[in-house]
Amino acid sequence: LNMNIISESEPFFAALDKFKDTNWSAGPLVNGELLTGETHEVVSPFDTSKVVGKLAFANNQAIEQALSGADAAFSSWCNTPVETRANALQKLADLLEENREELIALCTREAGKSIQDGIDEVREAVDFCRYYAVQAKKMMAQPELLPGPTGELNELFLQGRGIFVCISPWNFPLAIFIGQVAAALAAGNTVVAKPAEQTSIVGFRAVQLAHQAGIPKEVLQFLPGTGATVGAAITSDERIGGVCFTGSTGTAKLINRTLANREGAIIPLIAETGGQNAMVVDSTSQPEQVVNDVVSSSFTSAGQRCSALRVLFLQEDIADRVLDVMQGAMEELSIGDPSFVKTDVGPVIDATAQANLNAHIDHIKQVGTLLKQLELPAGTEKGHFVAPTAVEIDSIKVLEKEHFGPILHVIRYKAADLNKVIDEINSTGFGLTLGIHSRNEGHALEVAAKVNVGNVYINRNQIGAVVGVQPFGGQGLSGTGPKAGGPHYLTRFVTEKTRTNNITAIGGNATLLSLGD
Ligand code: UN1
Repeated sequence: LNMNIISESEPFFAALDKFKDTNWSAGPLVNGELLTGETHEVVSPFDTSKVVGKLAFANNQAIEQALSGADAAFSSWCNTPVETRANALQKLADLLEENREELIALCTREAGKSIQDGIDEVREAVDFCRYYAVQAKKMMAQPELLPGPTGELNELFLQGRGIFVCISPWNFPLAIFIGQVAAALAAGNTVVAKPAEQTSIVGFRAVQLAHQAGIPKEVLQFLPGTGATVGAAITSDERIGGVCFTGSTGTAKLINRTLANREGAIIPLIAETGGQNAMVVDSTSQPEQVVNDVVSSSFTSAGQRCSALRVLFLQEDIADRVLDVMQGAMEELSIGDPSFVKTDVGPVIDATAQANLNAHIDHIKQVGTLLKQLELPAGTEKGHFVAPTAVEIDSIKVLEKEHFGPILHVIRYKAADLNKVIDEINSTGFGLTLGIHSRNEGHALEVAAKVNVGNVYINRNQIGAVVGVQPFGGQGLSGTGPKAGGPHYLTRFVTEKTRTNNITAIGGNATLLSLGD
């Protein structure tokens, strides 16, 4: 699927345009039925007078029905041949492609994402479905034959763990939502999915498409609502078999505590959380290329990616030149309506995010030196916009936490202090992405080896990991691994069962039966 070609064609825009006034109606999908409940109006972060639709949150009854439906459906889904599960995910990928205009329009209107970001969301969601379908077949179609004592047949089976709770973020409301769900389903789990409360409608449509693709309705349950209500109820339930979460480090720790406090089984948490991502630029690098990659890594998607660049370390010999070019490049950024194709920077997600980011900008301007703050154009006061800003600071320590928006912090360093830079980056405890710009390969590889992160990018930007190419995920405060979109991701969604069979007892005629047969 080449979305870039599609995006250049007029029929594509006409098709997107069809959804510009759609008023969606969404809510919990429990055993396939759309339930009612306390209803909220969903407005666009770009212009809060523009209604996107109505959303009902799941109440206690919906939560109970979803969990018991998913629990009852587990045995049959777990024993469904992996080929059948994989085919349903391939069909879901087809349906996501067929409905891409509506899904892109929803990413734009509900999440305030740019059209290019919306195109990328659909492509990534499709890639996740197809990738995990293929991986699951590779891992699970046949038991692995293990060596065993003479006369015994020794086999290793991988199976789903039970109900997987999937809790996803608003910054990738389709790609990460579907990525978690597809992985859990491919591996033979049933799913209770809770989308981010800000961006539930796009998840709702994706679940409808999944049911249309043949995922049984009891197998995939959808519960919109807040973390404090729905999130807390489903993670503390005794019936669940695992949790897959993407969001803040604080919430991941809260979930971990909730899981630890349950009476029942010890179950895995797969968490992908925040970052304090740095880029290290030495004096051998090429300033125009650096600036190109810095601007796209820091400011596109309004900086709302956990992969985004937050702290740029510039070797002092090249710093003035890079900052000069960067300030010019920032002025080229187009800020505004995300449904215009030329828009580079749209709004942030909501009023709380906007207020927190603006408070940080006010604070950091006092602590450091303002390099550049763009003017917000007329019209942006209707939504939750934050002006892209670059500030020079002395140390990464002044940041204390991740600031999830279009704010870049710059630190100069001396060549002799490179090891201190590496220590400073590692001292944050986060370990998600790292950018390096250098034309000294040995130097670049040394930095890559010494900084503790999940994804290193050399002489390029540091966002936009592609499924199967740059599996994504970090370490330390950034998450548990394994990496989404990588060959080991499904391993945490399954449990292992060995079967050792003394086949001499039945005359040596045992045949290879799968556990489900
Ligand atoms: C996130 O922001 O939660 O590499 C994940 C990227 C995306 C993943 C970001 N594929 O930018």
